[in-house]
Amino acid sequence: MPPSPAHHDLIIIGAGFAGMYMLIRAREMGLSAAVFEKGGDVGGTWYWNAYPGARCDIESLEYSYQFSEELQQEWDWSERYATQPEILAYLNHVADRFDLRRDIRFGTRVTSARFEEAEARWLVESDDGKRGTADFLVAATGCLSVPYTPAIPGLESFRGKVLHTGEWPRAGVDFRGLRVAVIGTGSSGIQSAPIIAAEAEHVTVFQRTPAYSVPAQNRPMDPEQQAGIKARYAEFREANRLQIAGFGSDCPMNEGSALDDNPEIRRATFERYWEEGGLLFLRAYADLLLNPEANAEAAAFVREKIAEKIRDPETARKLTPYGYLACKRLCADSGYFEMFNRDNVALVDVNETPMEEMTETGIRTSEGEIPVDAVVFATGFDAMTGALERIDIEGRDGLRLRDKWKDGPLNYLGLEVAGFPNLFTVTGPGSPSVLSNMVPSIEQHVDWISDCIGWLRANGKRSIEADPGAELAWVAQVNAIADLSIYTHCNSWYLGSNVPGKPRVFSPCLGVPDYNARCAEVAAAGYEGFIVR
Ligand code: N01
Repeated sequence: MPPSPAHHDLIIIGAGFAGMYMLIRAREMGLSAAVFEKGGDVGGTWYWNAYPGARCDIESLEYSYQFSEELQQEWDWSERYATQPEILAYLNHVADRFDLRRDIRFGTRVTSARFEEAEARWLVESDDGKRGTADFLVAATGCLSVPYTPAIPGLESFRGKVLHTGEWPRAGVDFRGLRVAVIGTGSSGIQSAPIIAAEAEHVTVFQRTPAYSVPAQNRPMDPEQQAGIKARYAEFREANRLQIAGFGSDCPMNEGSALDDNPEIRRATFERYWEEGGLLFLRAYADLLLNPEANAEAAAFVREKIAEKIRDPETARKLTPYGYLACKRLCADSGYFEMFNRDNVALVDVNETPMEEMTETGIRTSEGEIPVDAVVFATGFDAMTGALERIDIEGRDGLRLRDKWKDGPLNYLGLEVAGFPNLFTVTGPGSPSVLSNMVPSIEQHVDWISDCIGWLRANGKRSIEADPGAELAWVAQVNAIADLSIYTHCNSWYLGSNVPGKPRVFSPCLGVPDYNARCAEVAAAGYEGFIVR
């Protein structure tokens, strides 16, 4: 007989921002918790996405925890937008400061989780044979944690280096003297290609859809700005909670419509927000993501800006984005378009020149073979649902999560799923998650889950799960809100349409303030919309 698995109040899957904070809250509540983490250390997204040029496009002073005033006062950021190494150093500091590692099993990938109805507990198993049981299971598995690599014929025969931005080697990669292919031009491709091009002998960028990108306007942190925000951190965080995406309160949204201003004022407004940098450009007018005509004005402005940066007209033509601005996530770059003026960079538009196969030594396109020594897949993720569906999660009566979600992720508030009692999903599909500043959204979820567990215990209850009716109504509401925007009018990973065969369903919930208010109301009403036993 194998030994009985250790029992905990909570098992947490993942040790990124979400799992780490969940562990801290569990300990504060006097609960025993074990964290299972696939990686070799803490960090989640920021552990794996160690590709050259990786940095956050939410400002450092906002993309950080707020649960501890001491922590937010003692940590200093060195740049407006933190690099991946700096964010990882911050998370390591948090792990040390709160002594988190003693409850985290690293190098442990959870393979299955089964709800045992008689005991009302979860049995969790991992690839290294470790098992555990818990009253509550918290999936802190991340929204963008399963890399997606397209099935290119002949990939297995390629003899060079094969890399994915989302699974970057810990030791780094020396590109000197190499001819490199970068496939994909979303945020990861746009950040990594210019840095790789500065080091490699040659880079060929393979583009399927030209990206809208706004310069990040990154700069060293202004010490006065940092001190100023630290002096009013609580107010600053509160002001951000009232923003539609949970960040940017120091760059107020221009509440007007882009269509109400005359062309000169509109242009001046776009210029001003362009100078703010990155995602803040979308705050130029309140209707840019809601009104197609307003969006078209902003898109034309961005196209013009992009064209000014590229010397070769043919390259400029290929790089010119089309369709709705920010329907796919807007990118923030540092020298991406300028990179194409380098002699050692080429662009292949795979719509005009399809990739046919990989050979032992390169990539064969419809126009011949391009020899390369390394291929960087910047091709994104099986987002939102991918990590949860990779685990064999079995709820009541043998119901499997991946079967339940075969037509899309049914859930309530992005927090719980009917048929899966005591399973909580941090920033799950159906919550603002990727359409918000992730860190405060994670904290809001972890606080809600902690309060919920505390309430269950205080009231002598053993389990909570979403009511099937509440779940259907919630998913309908999330989609109805999305239909008011431009988000459903293109192919994007928000819709799952980047992964062949995945159902096309819009997963994130638009609007942080309303969502947070709804979560609070539901809890105050004794967990309305949930079945509590
Ligand atoms: O992935 P993506 P990502 N042949 O899915 C292309 C966050 N993030 O890793 O658009 C050729 O956005 C695909 O083409 P298309 C951020 O939320 C944040 O870049 O589908 N190309 C696309 O160009 C971001 O949105 C930061 O036509 C193929 C690219 O690969 C999210 O992570 C930094 C292809 C994938 O783009 C994901 O970003 C990095 C094929 N067969 C990431 N298949 C910051 O904070 C796919 N593509 C700044």
